[in-house]
Amino acid sequence: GGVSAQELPKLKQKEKYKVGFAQTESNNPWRIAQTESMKAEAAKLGHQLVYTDAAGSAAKQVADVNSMIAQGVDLIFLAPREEKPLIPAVMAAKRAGIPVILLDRNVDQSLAKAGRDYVTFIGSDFVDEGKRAAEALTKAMNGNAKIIQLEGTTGSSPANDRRKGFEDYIKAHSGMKVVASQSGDFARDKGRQVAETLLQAHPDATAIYAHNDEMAIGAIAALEAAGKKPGKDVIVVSIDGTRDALQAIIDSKMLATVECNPKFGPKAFETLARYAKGEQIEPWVVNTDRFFDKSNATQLIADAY
Ligand code: GYE
Repeated sequence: GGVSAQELPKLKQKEKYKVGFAQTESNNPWRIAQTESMKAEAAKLGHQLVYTDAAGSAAKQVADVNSMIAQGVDLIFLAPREEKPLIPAVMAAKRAGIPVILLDRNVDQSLAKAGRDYVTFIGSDFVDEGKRAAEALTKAMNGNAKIIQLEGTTGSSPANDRRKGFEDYIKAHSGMKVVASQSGDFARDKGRQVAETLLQAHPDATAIYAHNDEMAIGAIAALEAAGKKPGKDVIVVSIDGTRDALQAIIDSKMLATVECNPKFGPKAFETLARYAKGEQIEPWVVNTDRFFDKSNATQLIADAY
């Protein structure tokens, strides 16, 4: 097969598809909820889902996509772990005539383009998520905070954009300062370890901004181990909306979390169907995010994952 460099592979209209889903890792509730949503929707529609878990390795994820290509799947849903290393996988699928839909994370926009190299990116506005976290923190701290930032996976689009959105917002507030910033790889235990080290170096920190809830929960454990009261001595804010985060809000250990909804199944397969029909797909299918704080955490925790 193969297509010209300009052409995006098409998708035939069929009753049942064989679809790949290349997941990046499964070490947190967000990922598990996303995988469940994809599997449930595929099962509901009667499609066959070829599922792989890259276990936190971009190199394995590239190999996973190549294996899906070899198996001749009709389309690949890809949650690219990092912005640059997954470009070869996107291009290999395109060369093989298999359309790719990016889920939840994006790839480097100078190296690949929606509508040319892949169909679309379905996901949240991460810059806006970071901005909303900054807004909430600035308000709660009356514009004065010494902030430790726990960044997500280095080179991933949510880490890059959540940092940008947050830092751009606080630039206009001279009392809001990031005193230390390091990656906790979006993982709870890594977040705890990094928070522990950074709290030792910056015992005067008054706030922690984590790029996801798992790292925020890890940071809360680090604060408690250091004899500090999360929510009082140090204000914690993050992104996702997991059950543990909503519980931490209810327990007054966390200020707020900006939603990033992992339940992609319905939107992913609806986009596939629209594409197969020949519809022009917008380059970014935007997920809209709610906001969780003391005012709604108690009502919404029942639906959390
Ligand atoms: O916030 C995090 C996960 O890519 C948007 O990755 C996703 C992020 C999500 O590991 O919890």
